[in-house]
Amino acid sequence: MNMSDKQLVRLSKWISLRLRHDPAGIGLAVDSAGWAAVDDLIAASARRGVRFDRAALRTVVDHNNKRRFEFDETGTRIRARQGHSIDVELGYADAAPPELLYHGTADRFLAEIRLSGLLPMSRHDVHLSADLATAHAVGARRGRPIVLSVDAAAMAAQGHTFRVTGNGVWLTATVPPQYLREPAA
Ligand code: HQG
Repeated sequence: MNMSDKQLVRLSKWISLRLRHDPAGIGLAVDSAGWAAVDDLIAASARRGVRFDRAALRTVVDHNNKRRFEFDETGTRIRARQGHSIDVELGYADAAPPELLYHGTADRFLAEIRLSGLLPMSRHDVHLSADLATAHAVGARRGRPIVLSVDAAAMAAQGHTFRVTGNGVWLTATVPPQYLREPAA
């Protein structure tokens, strides 16, 4: 199957929906670590008229711009690396963060964030980036982007834990406001 970029994005969105948010909607079994059998995903999708084969799935996993998905070592199971709203325990070990991490958001959320800090909202964790460019792109999805710096070293020193996914996204439960720095106006 030779896929256009558009088809690739569409399939990636479908898989993201099914692996992160709504496997039950197509009767797909996802285990506690987020894994689904590749064959099940293909069959359950086909029943809903979304047809693709293993090669197409491999293309999505390999070419996804954010490397959102991964196969297990046997290649028979697939999961999203992060971003779930369904209840999963991904099993990433705690890791020592760099001094600074970044969070991109939209400026209209700023007043609320100043008060309550960063909250995971509908996801499991707050997502942070190690580089400014990524954070900027994340923020731009939601409006006029603004990038907040997170004093990760101070958070870690005060007992907050961090985990890093296989594609370099940093996860933490919440970021209280005192660890956030806004860009100079
Ligand atoms: C904001 C995408 C008000 C937060 C991206 C964000 C990323 C608050 C939004 C990944 C708040 C939640 C994660 C508070 C946080 N008050 N707003 N107290 N605390 N927010 O999408 O970090 O494409 O759940 O700033 O590229 O934007 O899914 O999180 O704007 O990597 O692979 O609430 O999702 O990756 O939005 O994005 P999200 P996010 P994927």
